[in-house]
Amino acid sequence: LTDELRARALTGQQIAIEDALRAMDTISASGGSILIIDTDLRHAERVKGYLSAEHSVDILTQPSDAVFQVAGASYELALVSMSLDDFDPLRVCSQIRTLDHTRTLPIILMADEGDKPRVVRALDLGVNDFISRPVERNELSARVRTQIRRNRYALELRQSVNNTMALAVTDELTGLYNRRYFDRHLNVMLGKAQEQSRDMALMILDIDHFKSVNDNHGHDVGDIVLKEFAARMKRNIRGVDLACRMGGEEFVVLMPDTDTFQAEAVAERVRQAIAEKPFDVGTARPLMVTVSVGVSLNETLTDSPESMLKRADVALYRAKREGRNRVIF
Ligand code: GH3
Ligand code: MG
Ligand code: MG
Ligand code: MG
Repeated sequence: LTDELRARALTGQQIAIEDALRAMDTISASGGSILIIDTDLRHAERVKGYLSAEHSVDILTQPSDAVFQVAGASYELALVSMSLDDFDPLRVCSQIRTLDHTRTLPIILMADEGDKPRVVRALDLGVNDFISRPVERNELSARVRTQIRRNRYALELRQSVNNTMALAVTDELTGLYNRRYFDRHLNVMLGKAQEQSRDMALMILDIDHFKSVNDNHGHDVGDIVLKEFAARMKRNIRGVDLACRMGGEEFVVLMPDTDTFQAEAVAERVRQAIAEKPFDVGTARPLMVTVSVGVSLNETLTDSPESMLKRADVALYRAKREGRNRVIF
């Protein structure tokens, strides 16, 4: 996503984020899944005893496996002892931090008085907190709860921001990209194509006599047709092609690295995929739908998004005039 889209998404959809912020108060800190990494099994068992009433706790006494164990399970917190026999606890922590799925896993160190200098270094490395030994039950419980709550909150917030940004570029009915996203994307992609002298094609698709679908069967059936149309179209373009709903019953597909010959093949395939089978929309008689397609290709080095769209639009208009259900360049 571009910075601009990010900014727009953030200002446009603040409600969702505010909801998530409010959720901070209600996020639970119990029922956590915790991994204790400690070579001293008796000590680990005691710490586990303090936590087991509220959380589910595993113990790992072989720190060499630490990274794999942490990576392989969905732990929400690691409690790492500063005394791990021959193993360097800081190394264990930095290994956890370098793995993709554990990069944000909260880590609390269990440290003796003499560990202070190394604990400070560990905090610099991104360890979240530490607790002094002998570990005290209430303090442990409080520190653990804080880390679990924070982490759950951060996950929820990230999820919410992602959803919000996705919404800002998505057409709700069809799940395709929306016009705003398309305009930006066309700009960027055409710029690149021109710079590198690569082909690019674009097609505008407009459903034929769509108004009569609405008139004869109602707006809801019209919406089902739009969804099914989008799905068939998606199945018949390539992974690299970008499909958008421009509005109403008009769609556009951007096809990078595509010459006239390939563009024709894709457009024809989509046209046939729409026309060949009736749309199942729950009506008594099968509903036949057709689409007209106008295609344009990038031409001169000074070609612009506007003129590419214009040429496709002129071609589309001709397709309509010449009888619909056809592809015109
Ligand atoms: P043509 O073959 O010339 O394209 O005819 P048409 O009927 O498809 O074109 P026209 O532009 O006259 O009608 C488009 C219709 O699409 C009118 C409008 O009510 C309908 N429409 C636009 N957006 C939506 C939508 O989101 N849902 C539904 N059900 N209908 C929509
Ligand atoms: Mg029309
Ligand atoms: Mg139409
Ligand atoms: Mg139209």
